[in-house]
Amino acid sequence: MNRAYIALGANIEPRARHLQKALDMLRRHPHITMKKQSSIYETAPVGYTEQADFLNMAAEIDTSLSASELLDVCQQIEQELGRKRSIRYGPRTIDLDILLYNQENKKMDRLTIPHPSMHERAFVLIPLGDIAPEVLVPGWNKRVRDFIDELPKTETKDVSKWTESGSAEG
Ligand code: PH2
Ligand code: MG
Ligand code: MG
Repeated sequence: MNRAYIALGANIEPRARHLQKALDMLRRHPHITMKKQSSIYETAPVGYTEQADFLNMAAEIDTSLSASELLDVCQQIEQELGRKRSIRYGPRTIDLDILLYNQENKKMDRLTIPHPSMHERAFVLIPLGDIAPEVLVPGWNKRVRDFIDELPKTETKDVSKWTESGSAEG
């Protein structure tokens, strides 16, 4: 069995519903077992900033799928939830990124593990820290927690816990 971590993001309404649907599809997959889910965070867009705020979260799964089979599943879910790829880094109904796959550190044609920018993105690290603070990021020899501790305030200030009722907690 393989242990993987997936980042989920959505910034087209209904954002929470898109996250929920993606989680359901992962959960229902015959070769995936959902182990842990982070809280949902509302985050300011990074990169292409002329777009709506995201909801981001992270999930821990066990799977008998290879990393590239898991990527296929993630891309199928994105397709089914109606993701259109127009602007790079632009608005999306759902984005599923494989962050970690076991302790592998490798670059394949379609996929690099660990996710190449995960260590510098508060919208990835803070949710991941909910469920995997002690996990080592291969190639860096640092834990998720260590990267979070090193995030500048300018990055962390734009990530706040999100609840259905709309009350942010920080
Ligand atoms: N995803 C991106 C680019 N920018 N910003 C936030 N806050 N959350 C994301 O999930 C995100 C982003 C590319 O996938
Ligand atoms: Mg992404
Ligand atoms: Mg992606």
